Amino acid sequence: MSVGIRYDWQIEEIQAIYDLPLLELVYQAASIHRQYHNPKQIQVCKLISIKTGACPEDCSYCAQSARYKTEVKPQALLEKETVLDIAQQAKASGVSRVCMGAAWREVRDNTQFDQVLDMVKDVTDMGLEVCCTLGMLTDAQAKKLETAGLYAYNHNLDTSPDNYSTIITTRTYGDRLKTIDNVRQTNVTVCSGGILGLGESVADRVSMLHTLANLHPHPESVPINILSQVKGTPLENQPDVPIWDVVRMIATARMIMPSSDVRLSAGRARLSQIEQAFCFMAGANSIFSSDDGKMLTVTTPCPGYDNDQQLLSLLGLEMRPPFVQKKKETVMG
Ligand code: SAM
Ligand code: DTB
Ligand code: SF4
Repeated sequence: MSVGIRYDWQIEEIQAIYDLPLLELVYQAASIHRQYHNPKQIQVCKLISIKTGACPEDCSYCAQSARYKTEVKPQALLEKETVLDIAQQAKASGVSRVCMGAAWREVRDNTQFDQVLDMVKDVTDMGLEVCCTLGMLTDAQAKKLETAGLYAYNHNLDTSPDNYSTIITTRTYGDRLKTIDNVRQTNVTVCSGGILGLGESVADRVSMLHTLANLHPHPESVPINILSQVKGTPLENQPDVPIWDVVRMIATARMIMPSSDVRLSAGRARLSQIEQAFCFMAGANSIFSSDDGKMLTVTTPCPGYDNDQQLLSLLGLEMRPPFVQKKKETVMG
């Protein structure tokens, strides 16, 4: 079974893949995974919240929106030295990618952006892949990030176009796609995925995957987040997503975007080792790990470097060095 990379996926085809008998789906996804990736390697990433909380957007899952009363304490932009220390420690623990997140609606052309550009440059100089997630960008801002050496920009679609306005009202799906396109016009790679557990239907999940898989080229990185129910947000009482839905989503993403990295992102902390192993089998090839127990904020736990190193060695897996994917893209043309 060999498939090429396609950009003309139909909704019905994606739905049919998602609905395959589970073990057949995992088998097919695992087979495709092996054609495009080294199945022994998992990329370990570290998130750094460079600016936390007080965000003007109303994303109904988010601990950092100023609209909801959550445990998160707002924090101003971190000093560059603090960021470099965290990145250095992450690198020493085998992390090959650092993602810097800011709770902004959009980037403004001010001294704070200049400081972020400086951080991007210095963390890149440490030999790490640097990703940023700073909200909406203009084309000129995307170019400045490119010049600073940025490797990837994260901007998630989160859910389907139809479901979007039930989750977020302060921006549109079109705004989201525009920023992704602004990044695409540079040589910064695109990271875009979504969240399971917002109350979406299976049709919404398939529709989001359809949008992602019809981007040309595909996002090089597709994070699959499991909702972390944050007290104080409108989605605090959502039920847990069943593990088999997570596995189906990962496997379907793997099959329709075979060369992309599929990242098992938020919500991994509540999965057992066996559940995580199933996700890797289904084609997830990246995780976020941390020494401070959290993803971006205290509301969303993240497994620690030591635990993850143990998990990977238990499963006979290894941490992927930086820039492997980029080299492959260059070779594949
Ligand atoms: N403000 C920027 C933005 O929205 O693009 C960047 C930061 S935002 C925290 C990055 C992504 O994290 C969101 O798009 C969403 O997919 C994910 N996320 C945020 N809160 C989450 C939660 N409680 N559970 C799962 N994923 C979450
Ligand atoms: C992504 O898709 N997931 C990561 C990263 N991109 C920025 C963030 C998960 C956010 C977890 C919510 C929190 O820590 O508050
Ligand atoms: Fe702000 Fe991003 Fe959270 Fe939305 S997801 S409220 S834009 S930090």
